[in-house]
Amino acid sequence: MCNRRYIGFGKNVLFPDFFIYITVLIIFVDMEQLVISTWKHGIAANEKAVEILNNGGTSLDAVEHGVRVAEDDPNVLSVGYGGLPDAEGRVTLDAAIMDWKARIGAVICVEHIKNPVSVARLILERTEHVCLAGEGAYNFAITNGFQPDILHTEGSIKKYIEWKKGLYGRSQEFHTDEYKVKKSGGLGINDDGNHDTIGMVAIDKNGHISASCTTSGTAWKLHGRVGDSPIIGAGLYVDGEVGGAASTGRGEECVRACGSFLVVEMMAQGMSPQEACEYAVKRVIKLNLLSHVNRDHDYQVGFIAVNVKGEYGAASVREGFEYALAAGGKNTLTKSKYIIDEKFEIEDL
Ligand code: SD4
Repeated sequence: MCNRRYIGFGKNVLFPDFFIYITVLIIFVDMEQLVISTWKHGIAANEKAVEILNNGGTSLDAVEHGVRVAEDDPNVLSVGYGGLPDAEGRVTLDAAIMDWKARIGAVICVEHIKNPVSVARLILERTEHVCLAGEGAYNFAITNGFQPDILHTEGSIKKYIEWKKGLYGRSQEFHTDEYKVKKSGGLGINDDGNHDTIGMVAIDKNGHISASCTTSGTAWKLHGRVGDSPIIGAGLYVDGEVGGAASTGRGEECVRACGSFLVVEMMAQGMSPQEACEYAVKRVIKLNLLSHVNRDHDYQVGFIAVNVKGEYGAASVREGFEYALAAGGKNTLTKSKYIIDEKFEIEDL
């Protein structure tokens, strides 16, 4: 389906009466390209994605190469190279990609591969499968020309050793930006960690939407743990006739709500991207409360979304989530709307 906008027609009536010419003028205008991604490292990722789109690339090209910037950046501690290891000291990566034709590819728990999103794209393009995990994903990548890499950095090893020494208390609560650790006494609600996954949604000049998501998951996770990022419908989702969405935050909460699918489905039912993101966040909160055993309620989940009209939205459980938006020649970082504030009441859900 082509979503280029039809912007008008004209009618030309000439004399004499029996010579009537009707000229119908149909002009198709390219959609305005737009890229939205999670967190502040989304700025650099968006820049790359926009460059790809400006050079005639599709939204699929844009969301793949855009998030690779974060995968390659050792300072982004929740994605790709430099991503913090699991409890066994292993860096295991998850990634997924989806386009407007419902083509999907995902890798789960792959080690030693710097750009899992590109492996996911290869699965999308070259196989009949939708997902490869662990050693199978690694072997597939190597067979297809990927080079094995050491993904640990000096910094990530140091943090791992500190965690092992018990300096960070419980696992899985790590804010990569500010190097904060959640203490059992409870820091403020903004200090929940592990929300630096990059998710990206892009719309190209043909109105085609694609999404990608890539992460090393929560720091110090149990080996083999998988969150939302590589799960189609949780970490990302695209309906080519509706729009696309991606998520970040504590994956367990998003998976429970089929978060990104829910956002897109609510857009299909008529909600704007902003309304749909807020709706999905409320669902996440509700299901977290409902299924409270063994888990705390200090977590973050955020969604970004774009519809085929080029409208966008973003929302999160609590304060602190930011998204990068590249549109109309600008690339800016904005704080999202959030649901749990001081006025929040459970009845609001
Ligand atoms: C996960 N959503 O694995 C990811 C975590 C994340 O920065 O956002 N990490 O649950």
